Amino acid sequence: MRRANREAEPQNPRNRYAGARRNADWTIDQDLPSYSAQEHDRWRRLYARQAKLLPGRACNAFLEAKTRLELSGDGIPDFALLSEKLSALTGWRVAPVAGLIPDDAFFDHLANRRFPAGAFIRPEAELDYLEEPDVFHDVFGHVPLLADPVYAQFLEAYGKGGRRALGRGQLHHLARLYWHTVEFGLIQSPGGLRIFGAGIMSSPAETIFSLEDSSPNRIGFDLERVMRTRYLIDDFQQTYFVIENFEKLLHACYQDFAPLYERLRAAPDIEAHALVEGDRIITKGDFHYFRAKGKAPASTA
Ligand code: HBI
Ligand code: FE
Repeated sequence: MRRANREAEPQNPRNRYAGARRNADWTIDQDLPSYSAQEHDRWRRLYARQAKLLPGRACNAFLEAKTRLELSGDGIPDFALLSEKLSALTGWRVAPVAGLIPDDAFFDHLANRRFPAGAFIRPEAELDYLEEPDVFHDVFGHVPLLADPVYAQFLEAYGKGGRRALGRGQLHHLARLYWHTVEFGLIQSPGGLRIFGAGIMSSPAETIFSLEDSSPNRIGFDLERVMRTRYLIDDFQQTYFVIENFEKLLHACYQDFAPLYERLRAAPDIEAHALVEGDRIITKGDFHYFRAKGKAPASTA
């Protein structure tokens, strides 16, 4: 039986699906009627704020896909409806989950062109920042690019690579690739740098910071370099990687990573702020933002 449309805020929005029946693959029923009016309104506000910032900042593929998918600004989207539109374009679907799911289940979904998306929406108190992926981050941030055929192929390949990396105990290297591209990647365009990473796409502050602030480094994408680079999970990135286009990203990753992992075993990690020989520097960060917070190491000064 479905719950009635609630006006009141759930006690703990994160656990709204705690009692829900979960399938073996960690998916759940989205239970669309259960979202409160406030929750739909929160989506509306998040959407409107971001939609205003993205023209001229998000890559064209994202903006076009957002239109083609008719991603709704009116309220939390119906995953089933969105899946129908998306699967007609690239075969990808959106699968509702309650929150973070185990790595193997996550990769299995991606490898089968299903994007696991958090069905809950962030609480009002965490409008600007939360660590767990909610429906705004996952659906607004990640889903549009899945309508791009080349990106769609890249993420499927990533899922397949994930299963292999898990087997080899080298998930941390692959996870960095995800972080520095799928979540926080920038892309070149004729008009200048643009955003494609979902972590940026769903954050108004990082949308501006990643493109316009003088603090971070912005350097050309290099697969091995990216896999060696540490990242921050609780603040803006100190280094953003810039791809030329999705074809080149796919091409760089469409290979057996086994020899690469062998080399990486012996290669030291690179700190989040560091520049190394061979970097194609697009902008060298002045780190003023991080230094003000006591975060930048002296060597970057
Ligand atoms: N689960 N729901 C969800 N979303 C993710 O992005 C996610 C996950 N589980 C594991 C996971 N990511 C990581 O394995 C990868 O990002 C490397
Ligand atoms: Fe994400």
